[in-house]
Formats: sequence, structure tokens, C-alpha cells
Amino acid sequence: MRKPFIAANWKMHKNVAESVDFVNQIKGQLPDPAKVEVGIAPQAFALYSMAQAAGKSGLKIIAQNAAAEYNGPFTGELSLRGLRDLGTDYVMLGHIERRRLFGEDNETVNRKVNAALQMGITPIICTDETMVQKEVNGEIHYVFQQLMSVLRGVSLDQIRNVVISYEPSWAVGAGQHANVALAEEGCRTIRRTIADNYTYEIADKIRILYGGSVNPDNIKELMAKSDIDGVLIGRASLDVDNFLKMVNYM
Ligand code: 3PY
Repeated sequence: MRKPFIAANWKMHKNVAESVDFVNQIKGQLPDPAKVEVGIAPQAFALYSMAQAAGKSGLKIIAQNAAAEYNGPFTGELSLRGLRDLGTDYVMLGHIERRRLFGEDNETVNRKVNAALQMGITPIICTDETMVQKEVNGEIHYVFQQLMSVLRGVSLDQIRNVVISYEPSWAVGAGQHANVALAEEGCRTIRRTIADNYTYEIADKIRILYGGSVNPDNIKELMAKSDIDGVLIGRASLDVDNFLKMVNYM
């Protein structure tokens, strides 16, 4: 059984006071962390205060990005070592906005993924590529080449600790209704790609989230799909009532 995971991606919204206030409002109403995982990715400067406010509530603290290097002359970058010290549970890597607006490519994301795993922070690897046909063991499969590029060097042991998110470009930040059938097909293809390149057992256990225009109206339908293990939510996660409504669907 894969534990459902609901994660808020706040992007560049909310200051420290607003972030902590949000945590204080929701923390008494979260589901049993043994059954459902709930996480929030605030702006970097709010991570520490949010981790403090979350206390033992089980709320997971997620960084929106990190550098591949642990320290050194990288002005303005965010170190995984520092993120680990302040209790960050997950780090999102390769979000389409990082690729689209800040020029991150597969090689950069791949270095970050390996660095996060070395540092013991679980990456939530975001993939957005459309599928391509590939021959695997003499059969034609649809696969995500981008996914396998960013997983280069990730071992069988390490892949077990990774979360993958499928966030197609047509849905991210679009505010449109997600196409549930395409969302499911994308997540299923990711699972198949993991099975082809790792093992069926790992593919069966790995959690795959869907992201892109998730909201209280479509979350139930998305979560009913067997290959969608959770959601990464943009705009609709900024409001406490909306977020709690979605948490309760998990
Ligand atoms: C969106 O829904 O816009 C997202 O980017 C989720 O990560």
C-alpha cells in the first residue's frame, strides 16, 4: 500500500508570519501521519519558522529547490546541508518553473537529485516531458526520457526513497481543469518507466504524484486513479479552508 501524499507548492507566496499562521491554523486538523502524508513547500526564508511551528504535528517541510553543491562560492544558492540542519524533509527538484524560467536542464536536475540523496533529503522529482516511444526488451513502450536522464546514477537502493511528480506543462499554473485521464496516463507511464529501468517491486512501491491545476473540485477524481498516489498543489493550496478540504479527500 502506497501512503497518499498531499503537498502544497506555495511558489513565491506568503511571508514568514503568513506561513506560520497557516501552519498554526491547520496543525490540529491534520490526518494521522501514519495514514496520509501532508507537506508544504514555502519560500526558503520561512522553512525554519514553519518547521518550528509544525513541531510534532507530522507536517512535512519541503524546500522548493536547492543547489547541487554542498557549500562554496555560489552566491544566492540554497545548500542541502543547511536545509537538512533545519529539519527539511523533502526537496522539490526540476519543477517546470525552474526549467522554464531559470534554465535548469536535465543535467543540473540530475546533479541535484544525487546530491539530495547523498545528504539524506528525499527529492520530489518533478517531470513534465511528453512521452516518447522506446524499445525496451524488444517491445515498444511509451517512456519519459527526461525522467531517466534526471535519475542517472540513482541506485536501486536510492530510488526507493524518491517521490516523483508528473506536472505536464499544459496544466501547471494554468488554473484550468486538469485532464484526469491524461494525468493518470502520465503517472502510469512513469511507473512503467521505473519498472523497465529498475524493478517491478520498486515501481509498485514508489509514490507518484500529479501536479497541475489541482483544486477541491477535481482532487477526488484524481485520487480515485490507481496510479496517482498524491498531488502537488499550486494556487489552490494557498487558502486554509481549500487546503484542508483537499487534505480531507486523501
Ligand atoms: C501548479 O499546480 O501550478 C504547480 O506548479 C504545482 O507544483
